[in-house]
Amino acid sequence: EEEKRLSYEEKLEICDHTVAQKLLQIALEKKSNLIVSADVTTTKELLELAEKVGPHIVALKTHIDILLDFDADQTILPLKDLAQKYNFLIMEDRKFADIGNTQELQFAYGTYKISNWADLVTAQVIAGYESLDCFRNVGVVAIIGMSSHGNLTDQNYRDEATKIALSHPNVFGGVSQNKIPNELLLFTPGVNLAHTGDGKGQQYNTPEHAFTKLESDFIIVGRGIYKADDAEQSALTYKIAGWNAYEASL
Ligand code: BMP
Repeated sequence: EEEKRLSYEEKLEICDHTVAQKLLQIALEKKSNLIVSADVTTTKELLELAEKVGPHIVALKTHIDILLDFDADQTILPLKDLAQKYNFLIMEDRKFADIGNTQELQFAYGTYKISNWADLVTAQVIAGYESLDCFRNVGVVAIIGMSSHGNLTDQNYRDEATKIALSHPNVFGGVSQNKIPNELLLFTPGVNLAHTGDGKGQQYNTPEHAFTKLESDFIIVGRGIYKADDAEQSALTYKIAGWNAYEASL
């Protein structure tokens, strides 16, 4: 059964998770559906990128464990300040994939203490419904389908993952390359205007594809922005392309 494509205003009415509400409000305020994936390996690069792209994004996506020099005071405090200054959320792309007890430890302990600073996290749902109970104080975006060539997230897997995502109160969205139900916000990585792949299995589509074909809510762009000569200009280009594609899809 075909569902109607919903606007951000309409999604605000049906997606009641606090983090979903914040993302949708920022999207409308900034006229942006762009999430920048800050896959850089030093705190300096991370903060410089956040400063440049901050005004144009709804969230900055981190892989905090790739930083060579992570330090709670030097990395997280200034990042939090930038998030407040430019009004964006911090999305840690940890892709938790273990039993609940282990995830609880990985979330709150260790070097990164993700629960202290992330507004939202990504998690696999492979370990089942209860594995997601530990993410009480953040929003969870479930990995439903992956962008890489040869991935194992076939239709059956995605259907089962979607059931868990829909039924769990901590989950408000999904990462996928296919449509998901309107009650969930859809996040689509694998977006690049210049390339169709990276020679390492990544597969790229355009913002138009994400918004028109997948009815996505947010695009996630990494190398297309942080590898560009001018990251700020590139963020602006993706922001405008994403917003135009969203409006055209309504
Ligand atoms: P890039 O635009 O440079 O290819 O980066 C994509 C980002 O999105 C990476 O951080 C990757 O971990 C993430 N990602 C992805 O590419 N495909 C998925 O299916 C899920 C992801 O989280």
